[in-house]
Amino acid sequence: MPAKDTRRFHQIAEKAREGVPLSLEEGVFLYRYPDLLAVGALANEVRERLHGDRTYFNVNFHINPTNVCEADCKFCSFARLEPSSPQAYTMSVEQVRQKLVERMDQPVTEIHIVNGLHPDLPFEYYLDILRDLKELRPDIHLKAYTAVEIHFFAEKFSMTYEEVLTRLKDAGLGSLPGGGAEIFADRARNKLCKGKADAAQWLEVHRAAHKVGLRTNCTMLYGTVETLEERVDHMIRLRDLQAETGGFQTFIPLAYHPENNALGKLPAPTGVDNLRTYAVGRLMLHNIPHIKAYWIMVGIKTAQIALSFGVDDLDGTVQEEKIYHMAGADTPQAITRTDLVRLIREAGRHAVERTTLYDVRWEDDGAPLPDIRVESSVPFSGHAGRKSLPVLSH
Ligand code: V47
Repeated sequence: MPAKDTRRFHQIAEKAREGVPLSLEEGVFLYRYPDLLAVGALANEVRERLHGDRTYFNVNFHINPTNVCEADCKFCSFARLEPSSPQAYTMSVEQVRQKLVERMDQPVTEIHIVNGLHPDLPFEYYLDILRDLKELRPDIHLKAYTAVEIHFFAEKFSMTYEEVLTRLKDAGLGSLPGGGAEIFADRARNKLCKGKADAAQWLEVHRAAHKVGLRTNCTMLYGTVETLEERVDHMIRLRDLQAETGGFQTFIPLAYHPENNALGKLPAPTGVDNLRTYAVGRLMLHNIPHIKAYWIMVGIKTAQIALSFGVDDLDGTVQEEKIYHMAGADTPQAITRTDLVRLIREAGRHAVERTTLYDVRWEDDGAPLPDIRVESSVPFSGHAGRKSLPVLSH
């Protein structure tokens, strides 16, 4: 490697250690720097400065009440444009409620709810879903409706973002998930999802959410048509909003899954690209507390290694994930709590079960874990989960 590149890396490393924001050019340099382990080690330093060995996870499940969607995102395998399409579905509010009724004995603390942009459902539908779930389990946190959905509601029902968010909050909304960000740069965004909320609108919804007191997450879809410059630009736009509001909790890079969609021919991001993206994300986003690996996408093994590349959070026990599995993800639909704790331990980290807002619910005390063969035969059974970690009183 040319000596000038090594020198440049060390200059950037110094800035990162001091918490000085890195420039676009520096982020792209880190993406291109051949020594992946050096970039990873630097991200790991920042991760350990912020969180030590702590590695967070939560016990959640997903509900996607409808896959009918007006948007035409080329990467999406989940949405169906026509309500009459054979694979289109829309659950009644009662059916959504049943998803929770079926899991009343499980130690779930969060439900992650995302919909397609349905042309006909009334606003009450979205409010009722929140109200019903909250009535059933007031203690559960509802992380629901992406910024793209909030923008869609505001346009469709003639409200401001703040009005939409306040009404949803009053009905039980706890925070916003980070979906729909994709890539902010117009050039790539127009190729991926022309016509849906643009970068400024996505950011404005999050600004409004932070203003009304809601925490939110942020994501970046990578591995499609974007350049490395556009990835780093995306991170900088998130960092700038965070400097203004402080309302983002976690950044989740989302690796493109190429099956069953209109972009299909592109290859999925490689393992090296995944690890590098976590590391560069950690280094660019010095002001966002957490970097999360969504293991559903990158696989459990890469997610485990990512714990040494800047990641401090693993999502989650996730059940019934649809968006990625319809795009060809071959990961399981769920992972047991015990398996998560085991893989965090084996990575030399300290497992911490968190709530959505990062309050600590349980910390690993090193006690022996139950026999994996017993629990693995029942993917995330609430009973098995409870028996296996009796310290918890869910
Ligand atoms: O917005 C859709 C992405 C997102 C594909 O906030 C795809 O805690 C890759 O946002 N290949 C939804 N990505 C998922 C999401 C999320 C996941 C986990 C945790 C949180 C959180 C948020 O998934 C979409 C889109 O960017 N997506 N299709 C695909 N084929």
